[in-house]
Amino acid sequence: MRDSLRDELVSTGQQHVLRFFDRLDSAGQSQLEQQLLDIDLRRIHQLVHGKQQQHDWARMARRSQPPPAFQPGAPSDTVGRERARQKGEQALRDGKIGVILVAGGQGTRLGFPHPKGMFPIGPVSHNSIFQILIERVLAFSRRYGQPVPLYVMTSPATHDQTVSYLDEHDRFGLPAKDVAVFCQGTMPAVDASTGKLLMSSDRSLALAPDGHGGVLSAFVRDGLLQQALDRGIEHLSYGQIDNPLVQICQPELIGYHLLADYEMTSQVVRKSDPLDKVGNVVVVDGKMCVIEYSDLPEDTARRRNADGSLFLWAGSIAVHLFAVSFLERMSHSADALPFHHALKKVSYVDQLGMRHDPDQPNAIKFEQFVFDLLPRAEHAIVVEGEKSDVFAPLKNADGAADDTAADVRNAMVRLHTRWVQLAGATVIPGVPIEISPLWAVDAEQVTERMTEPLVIERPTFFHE
Ligand code: UD2
Repeated sequence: MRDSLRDELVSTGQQHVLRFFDRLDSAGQSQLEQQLLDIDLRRIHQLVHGKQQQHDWARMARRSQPPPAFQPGAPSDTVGRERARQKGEQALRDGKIGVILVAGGQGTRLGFPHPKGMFPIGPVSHNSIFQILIERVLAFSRRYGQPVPLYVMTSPATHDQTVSYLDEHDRFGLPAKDVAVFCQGTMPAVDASTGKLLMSSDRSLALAPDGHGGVLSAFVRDGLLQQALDRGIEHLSYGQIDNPLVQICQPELIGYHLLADYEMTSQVVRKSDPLDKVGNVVVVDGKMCVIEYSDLPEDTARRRNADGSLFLWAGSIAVHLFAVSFLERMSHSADALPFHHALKKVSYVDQLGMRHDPDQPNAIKFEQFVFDLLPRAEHAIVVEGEKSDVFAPLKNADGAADDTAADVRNAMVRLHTRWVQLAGATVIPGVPIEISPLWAVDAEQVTERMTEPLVIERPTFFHE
């Protein structure tokens, strides 16, 4: 063990992590030493001892205003859907767009023992979320005749399985040069009452993924930001793996982002209930930001306009567009993204080597959230999407109140049924329909594809 590391552990009050060190074999010693070298002990100290200012969300929430927004097609829409779409299509045709999917979550609530992207969500095809979203990227790349590089962020818990799964399926048709899978970083968990680093065994700290905001540092660390710049990628379309309707690569959304020359654009949906479990995009003191549903006081969430509509209406569905130049600028700013503190249950071994599996939250995990880039952007705006078209999150095991696989499948079937009905088809009620993105990505394309009025009487998967 290097003396400098030992000294730093002492000066930051964390020397207890060396309790078992002298008894470990050399592999155990090097693992622990490397983990300690990889973390910034001073930063952990600052986080624990409150030098980083924690937001008073309740006060911020009470000063919040609704965000500036494009409502596509509404009288207030100064850009217009068609112009936006053409602009987005041109950017795709010029090969300026890449996609980031974050897929590092362990899906604990879903109870699926694999990366969530492997979940067989297709209501008729049983295709996985990975397949559906990768085929969406492939569909746009084919339509506009340019590769669209896909960057998939994993975490230590999902990385190896994700890589093997995508390899086994030949990345569902995307060329290897257009897919990069990169693993996010970790942060150590600390005891909630003492701030001491927790150990998961005698030779390992209790480490946890650093949140989806870890995408910024991991993307830079693995040279992918530079690679994107070298490829001429100017904007990245960002989404989460847990939403099969996610509008990655959507030309109209890209167009609104480009026409107004924004560094960051977020797609939002109008909240149907004040307590919907989505972040709230708001403006506080002139800066756009997201206040998580759990941080928004109920009276503020329930505040209404004179016409009865919700005052804070913009629900964040974690769909963003980033100018690559903005990410580059942020990558040079050490505190671009603050760490949020989350009180969680974390198993650990104590100083006697006894293992504990707490049944109450005992630890603080530190996580960065990607939407905290919003207040850092020179210009940021939201674009409203219709919830039924763009958002069906898979979060919970079947039987839960909402966001289950059954809910997601129903949402997909409802959307795809609407598309074929618009194209003149008759669907017998209760018959499920699914459309592969390689067959059509939107209602217009379905109409182009359906040359005669169909009557659909049995479960149907439209695919190429
Ligand atoms: C997130 C948003 C919420 C809303 C909702 C929409 C936060 C804090 N809240 O809620 O405002 O937009 O999504 O569905 O983001 N992930 C990683 N690495 C991590 C943690 C998460 O890649 O360390 C990925 C994960 O795979 C998933 C996404 O980020 O795709 C969201 O993670 P979550 O399920 O923890 O977020 P949730 O549902 O609390």
